[in-house]
Parts: sequence; structure tokens; C-alpha cells
Amino acid sequence: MKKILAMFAFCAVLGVTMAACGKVPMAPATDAKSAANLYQDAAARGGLEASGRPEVFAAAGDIRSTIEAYRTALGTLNPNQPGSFGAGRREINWDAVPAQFTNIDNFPADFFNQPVVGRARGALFTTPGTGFRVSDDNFVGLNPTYRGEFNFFSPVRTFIAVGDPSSAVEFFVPGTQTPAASTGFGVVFSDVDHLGSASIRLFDAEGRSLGTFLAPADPGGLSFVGVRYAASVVARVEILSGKAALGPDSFDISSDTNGPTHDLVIMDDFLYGEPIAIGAQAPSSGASLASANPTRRGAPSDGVSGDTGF
Ligand SMILES: [Ca+2]
Ligand SMILES: [Ca+2]
Repeated sequence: MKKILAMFAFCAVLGVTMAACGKVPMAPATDAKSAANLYQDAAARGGLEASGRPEVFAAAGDIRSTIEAYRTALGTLNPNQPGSFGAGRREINWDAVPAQFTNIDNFPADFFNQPVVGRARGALFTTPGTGFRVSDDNFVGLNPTYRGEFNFFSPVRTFIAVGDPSSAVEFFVPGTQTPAASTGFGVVFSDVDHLGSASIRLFDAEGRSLGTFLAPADPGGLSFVGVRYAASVVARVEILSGKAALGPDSFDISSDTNGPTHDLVIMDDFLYGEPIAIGAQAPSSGASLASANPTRRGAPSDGVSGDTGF
């Protein structure tokens, strides 16, 4: 009871919605003292003052209702086509990534910003590591000891950075080189054994930190953390997915392997607000695009959506 009360107190401090908050106490072994660190360094940042207090959505275990609440907060799912719709959201679930880009260590960093219907989503990936990998077997092909270690949220493909557990997402007007900003970003993690092993740090267009937000732990299960602002202020997101990179010689702390182990974590769905050109908060281009294609909002007619698309 003490732990649950403390968790609700922490939720109130964070401004987590009740829908999301209801899921947080399901996180096993997430003690209240650690949970207080879920919202780390935003308070001291001028960026936060300029951007207002965000809504934070965090859950572990059964994360579905929290993700639905986050989707509702971000707005309608836009089709995967070039240009900004000025509002709503985009998603990446990796699941329709073609076979030739799956289970390789050089998944294209600009795959989801290419000016192609189905791919254009305004997200460019970077990493201090050597590349990116999309897997259709939760990375068992990379290391057989991972069997049963990781799970997908959306079947069946998942994602990691190669050679480093850190990566970043930069936003662009989808399918263009025009820098953009979003109302927020959320990501699903799998096998967060310890609080602090998975997090997102958001930055505004001037490079100011808006805060670091930790994913609750759920060993062997799924975790989610998502943040949303009222305005499109998030230009870049740094993601920490585990304490070490996955690889043939890298083992999770829950494995039976002798030798050094680390809390390894993988990623699944990315959800984020529609990228809007920086300095164009009034959705001029997006509004014109949306109004020119009014039937393209919501469930896309081309059959490529966040659930069934890439
Ligand atoms: Ca997936
Ligand atoms: Ca782990």
C-alpha cells in the first residue's frame, strides 16, 4: 500500500493522466524512491519554462491502455505520406519493413524520412554506434541466448541501435530536409529489468533539454514512456535502450551466461506528434495539405497505417 500511495503521489507530481497513472502501479519492483527519478532534470531547464509542463504517460506490464491514452492525446493517425498535416500523429511499428532490410546491421537511418508514400514519416535516426537493426525474431538470430528474453508489442518486428544502446530521433517535415518539431514522443521498450536502463530525453529546436523521462521496469515484459506538450516544441529525442548494446557476445543480466552481463533492452513502437516545420507553429503547409486531402486523415485508404504499415 505504501508503495502504491507513493506511486500515485509521484503521478500527481508528474501530471500523468489518470488513465496512464492507473497502469504505473502494475510495474513490479519499481520502488517509489526510484520512481521519483522518472522525471529527472526538466525543472531546471529554461526550455521547460518556455514549453510548459508536459503530460507524461508511463506504464509497465499491460501497457495497452496507456498507449491508447497517449494516441488520443497526440491526435489522429496520419497517413504515411510526404508533407506535414499540421496536427495528429505518426507511428513506426517496424512490422512491414521489407525482408531485405530486416536482420541486417545497416537498416537505413533515413528509411522513415524518404520521400516515398509508405515511408515518409519525418523521423531520422542517429546513433553513436555503427547502425540500426530491425529484427523479426526479437534478435535471437543475433544471439541465441536472447530466446525468450525480449517481446514485441506489435508483431513481429522490433528495433535496436547496433554497437551502442543510445540513439536519437530528429524530426523533419515528412519526406523533406526541412527541420521540424513535434508535440511529443513515446516508445515501447522490452525487458527493462531496472529503472534507469531505458529513457527518453527531449530537446527543443535550440538544443535545450526539456527533460529526461524514464521507462518503468518490467523484467521480461513491456514498458512504455511517452511525453506530450501542448505545442510542437520537441525537435530531437535521445533514447537510451539498455545499459549495453546487443550482440553475439553481449548477455542480459537475466541470462544464465557466466561473465559480464548488462541490462539489455530492445525497442518497438515509436509514437510522436505530427512533425511541423520549426517556426511554423501555425499549420500553414499542413493545413493546406490536409484540406487538399480531407479523406487522407485518419485510417489511410492506402492500407498503410501505424498498425499494419512499417
Ligand atoms: Ca513491432
Ligand atoms: Ca534486460
